[in-house]
Amino acid sequence: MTKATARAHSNIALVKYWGKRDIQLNLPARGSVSMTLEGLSTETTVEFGDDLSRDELKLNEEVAHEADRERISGFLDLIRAEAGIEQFARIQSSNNFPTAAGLASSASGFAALALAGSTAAGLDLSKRELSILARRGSGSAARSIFGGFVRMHAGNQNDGLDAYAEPIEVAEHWDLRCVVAVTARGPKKVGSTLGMNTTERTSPYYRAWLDTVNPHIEESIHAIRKRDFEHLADVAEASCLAMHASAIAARPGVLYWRGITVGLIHFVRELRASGLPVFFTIDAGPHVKVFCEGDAVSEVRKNLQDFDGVIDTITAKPGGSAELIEE
Ligand code: 2P0
Repeated sequence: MTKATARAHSNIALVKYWGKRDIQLNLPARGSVSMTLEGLSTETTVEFGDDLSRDELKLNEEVAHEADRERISGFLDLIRAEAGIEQFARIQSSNNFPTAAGLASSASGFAALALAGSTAAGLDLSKRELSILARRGSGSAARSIFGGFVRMHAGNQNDGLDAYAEPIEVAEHWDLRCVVAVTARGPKKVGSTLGMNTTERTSPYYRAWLDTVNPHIEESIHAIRKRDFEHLADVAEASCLAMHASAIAARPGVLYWRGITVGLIHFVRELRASGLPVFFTIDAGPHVKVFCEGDAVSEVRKNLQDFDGVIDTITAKPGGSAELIEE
């Protein structure tokens, strides 16, 4: 095999990842918990060839910027080393959702690339090995190897072989929906890697944030297993706000929110107070992701679409694991 195509879905963290214990191996300081999202996906084809003098990358049909090409090429070096090959590759990758707007394109992107790249190189990796490989590209990508509800382990080994994701429950376990309220166009200004690095180095609240994570992981897994919406709402909002509080307290403050982000936080809480079961979470961008159960999704979507300043909504249910696509 020298060519393979894979698809992977994005994911949204319910208990957030923010901070690393090792930059070189991209090891997270703590674990995290996420839901994989059907529909927000990346499809990636990797073809190794003897005719190339360097890796060639197209993103969404266009020749990629050099910085993106180098990041992908560095990732393929890991695969080449493991497979014992030296050929360069043609990589084509397309997202069906806005890239780098805080919608975690690196999660689906590196999960799809890990699967397509390793398969094209002739490796037959287990899901755990794929998760470890994807993590080297992006921490959140380790979670997108699996479908449904997923837990990432921080591990404590120096080699990172215990820092991988694994499933909590499959997608069919719970008809939870995520409605993304898109509040801005274009890429975010401070990437997650830089944002978390600044937080780790300078935020007086970084340690306090880390202390919240393990208890939140245990609570969220319990809530997911029991399909306890209220409990999950409470934990997910707490994790999100603690993560952002630590980031905001950095120097300079890492602030992803816009006015509309805060407006939507209040709006989601008002909806909940009025009897509609919803909760919010926010990642490294200004958008607000609103979770509800399937029977409430039309009402939630309508409310968000009518909210002044919301550009668009994207709705996703729990998605499946990364998979190879037959040519
Ligand atoms: C998460 N985020 O758990 C958190 C919450 C954003 C906010 O994972 O440096 O792009 O490539 O490992 O995976 C975004 O960080 O970071 C992220 P790197 P990544 O989803």
